[in-house]
Amino acid sequence: MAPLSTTSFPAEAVPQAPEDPLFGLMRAYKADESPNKVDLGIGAYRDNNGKPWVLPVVKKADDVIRSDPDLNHEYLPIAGLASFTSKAAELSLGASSAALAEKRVASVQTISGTGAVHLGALFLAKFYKVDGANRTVYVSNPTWANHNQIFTNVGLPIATYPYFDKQTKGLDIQGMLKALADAPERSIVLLHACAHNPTGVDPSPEQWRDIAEVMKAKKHFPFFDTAYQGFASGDLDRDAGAIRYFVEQGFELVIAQSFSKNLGLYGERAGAFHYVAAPASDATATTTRVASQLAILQRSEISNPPIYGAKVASTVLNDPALFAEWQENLRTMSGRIIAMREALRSKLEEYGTPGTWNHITDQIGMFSFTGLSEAQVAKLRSDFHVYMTKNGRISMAGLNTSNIEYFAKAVDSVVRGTQ
Ligand code: KET
Repeated sequence: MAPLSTTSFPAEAVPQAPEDPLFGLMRAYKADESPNKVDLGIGAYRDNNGKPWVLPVVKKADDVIRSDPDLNHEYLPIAGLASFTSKAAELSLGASSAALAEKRVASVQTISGTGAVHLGALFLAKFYKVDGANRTVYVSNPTWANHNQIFTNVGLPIATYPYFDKQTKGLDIQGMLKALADAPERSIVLLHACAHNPTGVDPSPEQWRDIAEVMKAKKHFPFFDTAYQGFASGDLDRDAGAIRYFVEQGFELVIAQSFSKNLGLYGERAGAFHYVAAPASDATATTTRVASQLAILQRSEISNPPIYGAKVASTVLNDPALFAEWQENLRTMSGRIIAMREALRSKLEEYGTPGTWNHITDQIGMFSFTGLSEAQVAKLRSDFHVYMTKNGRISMAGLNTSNIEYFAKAVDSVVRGTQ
């Protein structure tokens, strides 16, 4: 007779959790044997052959690293590779940033953008509690799905602010501003620095000013997630505009920065977390205290971060010739994505597919929020082997000159069949 279960983790305590939707999609795509299958799921760049693209500048940096006779595999310091984090901060804040000059920035290398959001969440969970701080994190509706669980896992509750207007398929700026004005003072507000995921809709510079004004009036705490710098416009400085504006406005804020997409270093997990103190006579002392606690959190979680991706990024960021080449590579990626947006829109318009399709070219960055319903998404998958998230998001980089017509025809057929 089989013994009775003696586990300490019965189903009441450890219920079966659903598979992560995005990684589940990736698995299903890989298992699909159709020659026509199209992967528009995860936000990872693909070249025009549908293949992952190792950036030419990354190959060069890799050569530099591997030919260094002093190359070794020692531990990095707890805060990571300083030549990487200092340039990462500059990339985000601008080389001439007053915050950097005044030494009120603390930077820690993290396990990419996810690890940076997590470290920031953990820091806020532990320390954002004095003088009426509201620990609720306001995230856009919709947002990157992982934001929800990263914050709730460390005990910070989530609330949402309106963001996407279903009618215009653009920004619901009035709804957003009202929600931020109505939120309790000193709430934490998660902002996508550029190329909003999943909508591809960003505030204009004027709208960012309005957002900053409300946030300042309500003393909200900005938490920037920047995972697509260089992907929105192809211009690194322009894509950092919102963050730089908030820093100029004197906010105390944090930044979770990823190099997964803009350097194509997905699996290398290169990222950084930055704390920026508001200008004040004791700002450097505050920054030093914050850095000391971040080091404790980091040590207990990962001890010290992985070295290779940071070395690649550092090599590129510190060498003017490689940096220029990187900008060229970024323009290649963003340019191909923009070309695919134009091609998709014009095909759907050419077919007379019911609905309007201007949002495909109005939206920017890696994703388009197509407006396709969950039922239409399911049909695209079952009938056409097209893989995309249930909310109708497509990763534009999954489209190329060989599959765009197939995809556009599939969308046309599904939209006509389910009106
Ligand atoms: N922030 C945002 C907004 C984001 O879209 C991602 C990744 C990350 C952070 C984290 O990336 P990292 O590789 O940890 O630096 N987004 C894509 C992949 C994922 O969900 O993990 C995606 O949405 O497809």
